Amino acid sequence: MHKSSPDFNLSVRQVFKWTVCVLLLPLFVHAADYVTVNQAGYLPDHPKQAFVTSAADSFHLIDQSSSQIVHRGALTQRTALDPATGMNVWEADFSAWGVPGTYVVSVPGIGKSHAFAISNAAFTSLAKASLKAFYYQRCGMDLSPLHAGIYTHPKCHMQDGTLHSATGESGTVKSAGGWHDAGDYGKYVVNAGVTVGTLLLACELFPERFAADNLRIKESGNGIPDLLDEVQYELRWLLTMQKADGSVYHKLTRENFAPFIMPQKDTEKRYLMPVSSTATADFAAMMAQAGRLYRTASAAFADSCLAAAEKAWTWLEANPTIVPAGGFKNPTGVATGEYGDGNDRDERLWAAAELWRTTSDSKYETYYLANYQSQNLFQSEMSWGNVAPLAHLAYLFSPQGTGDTAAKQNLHAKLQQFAANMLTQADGSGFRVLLKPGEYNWGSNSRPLNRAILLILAARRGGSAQFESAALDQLHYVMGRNGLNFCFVTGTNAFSMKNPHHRPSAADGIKDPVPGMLSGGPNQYLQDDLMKRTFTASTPPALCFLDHVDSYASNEIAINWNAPLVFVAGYFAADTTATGVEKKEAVPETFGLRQNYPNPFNASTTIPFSLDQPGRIKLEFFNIHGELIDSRELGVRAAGEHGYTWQPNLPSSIYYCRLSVENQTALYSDIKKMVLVR
Ligand SMILES: [Ca+2]
Ligand SMILES: [Ca+2]
Ligand SMILES: [Zn+2]
Repeated sequence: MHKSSPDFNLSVRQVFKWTVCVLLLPLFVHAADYVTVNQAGYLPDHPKQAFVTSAADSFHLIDQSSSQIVHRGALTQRTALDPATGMNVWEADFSAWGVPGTYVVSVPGIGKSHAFAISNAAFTSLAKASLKAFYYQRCGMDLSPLHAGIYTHPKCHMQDGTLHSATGESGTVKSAGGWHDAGDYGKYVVNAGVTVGTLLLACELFPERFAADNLRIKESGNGIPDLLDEVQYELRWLLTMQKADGSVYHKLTRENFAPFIMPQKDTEKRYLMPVSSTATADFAAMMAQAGRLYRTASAAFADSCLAAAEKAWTWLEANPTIVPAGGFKNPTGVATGEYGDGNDRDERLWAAAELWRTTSDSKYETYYLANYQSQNLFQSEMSWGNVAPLAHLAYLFSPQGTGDTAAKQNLHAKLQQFAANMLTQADGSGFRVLLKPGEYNWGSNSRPLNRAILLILAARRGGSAQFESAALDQLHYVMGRNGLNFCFVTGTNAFSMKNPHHRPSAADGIKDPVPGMLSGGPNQYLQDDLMKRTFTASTPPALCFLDHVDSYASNEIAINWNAPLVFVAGYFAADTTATGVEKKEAVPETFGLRQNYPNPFNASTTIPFSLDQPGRIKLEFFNIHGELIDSRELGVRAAGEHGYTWQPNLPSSIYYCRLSVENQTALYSDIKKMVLVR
């Protein structure tokens, strides 16, 4: 979200990358005819469409495991000329097919899509990776192989906290910790605001969907959701940014962006920059959220957060107009991200709403009710400079029986209206993305995801189920179903983003980038030199994108862009523990349950297995919900090859067969998946 210095020194590795890019790969993805899908996949019970950028009569859905066509359909035209891409877009709808598996969509005469899953777990690894990405941004601690795998580095930026002369103070404040903000190593309170706000909102509204304690971060397995652990790492740093008078320093960075080096090599002095009311109000809101969300995990931490929030509010009350006047500006000689914002009323409103939620103190509610109608009543989604939607959500989603009924009804109606407007906008977009020409600005990928959050919440509060489908469309967009046929999240598959503008990914000597990070995405305003050289004013907005480390205006990553990805992916990622039969138990090599044949099957199928010694055999069959639907005792069988023919009277679906063998030494079992197609 902030401009990086374009004149950093190119490392040998970057020059190499650049050369490879120019010589071997297309520098940008050309508008071509293709069949584009969410490369992670689709949920069995939700709408499923691929988009096709050229006319054709029909499409086939092909099961990768059998190479068989399992579904056919006609293409329907979506848009004659999509305004954002300049493309004609046709739709291949295979919503009727919900059998889990791996598939491609093939359009005769045009080509095939990337392979994708249909699965209840289609977004499980994405949800985990997008949150784990925050762990990789941690500053001030060792990222050890146990938790970081190959993406390790030692402690960095341990000397953080020299007071910049523009603060009027001198000396240092211990301010290590927190997350690196983006592709750079700075730490910015304002950008932490919308990020932490979004993550804690997810945890508060959908605790069962954000309860994972197994992300392999340092705090995994401690009984506290890893999302709360991860955010707490940032909150602890934020607490160091508050002055004794309650105000909060705006940011902590070098004077200029670091070159592309690993964080532990970045040893230039880093400064606390002057306080701002936007940072202070964002801080108050985050700490007030923390004051209620960490109460179960640690009452002492929650208390200290709430006390910090109230102190910040007291300072805001004593300074009722924006500080500094006109909003924060970089001091002379400072070129890192400014996060300047001339309106602090939305930040103050958010602080008031969260403080009211946590304390029930009427003075905060009085402030909210007196001011809420003037601050973006769901006219747009949240962003780092506009947190009013977070204020309104805090108020609207307060427990029943609290808050002003008329205000809540007003907020409810405005949220529903926003969602209805978004649905209309999605219908008019070739790729069903909530981005119109003009909206493809820096960090454009975060906008549809933030809009998706509001769509989800509108659906959950009695709105149309189509709102939720439109939210899912936005996930489809960033995961590959777009005008570039490009997956914008690192590490998700072979075709996803490879060269983010992200210092560790470029400097670590590892081929693949740090996983789970969302690219900023297309930027029609061409705000870096590489984009200016590559595109023209007539390039369609949605195609102004470069998967290149130098394209900081289109291919940087940032915490505030990943946060809505965590929310949306986590919301749609199903809990796979429900289908416990998918988990394999340890099986000796000498014992073998093999794949049934034919598979998929129609009337009957044979299940082959081999035994290395005699054993008592039992076969059990489960549906996709893990429910036992059939069971056969086969008695004792001799060592050797065997087969059992199964002829179920069941509908088309996926089934699981578990073979158990009891012999003199042990009880073994193994499971195979089978597909029945009637
Ligand atoms: Ca944990
Ligand atoms: Ca603002
Ligand atoms: Zn660091």
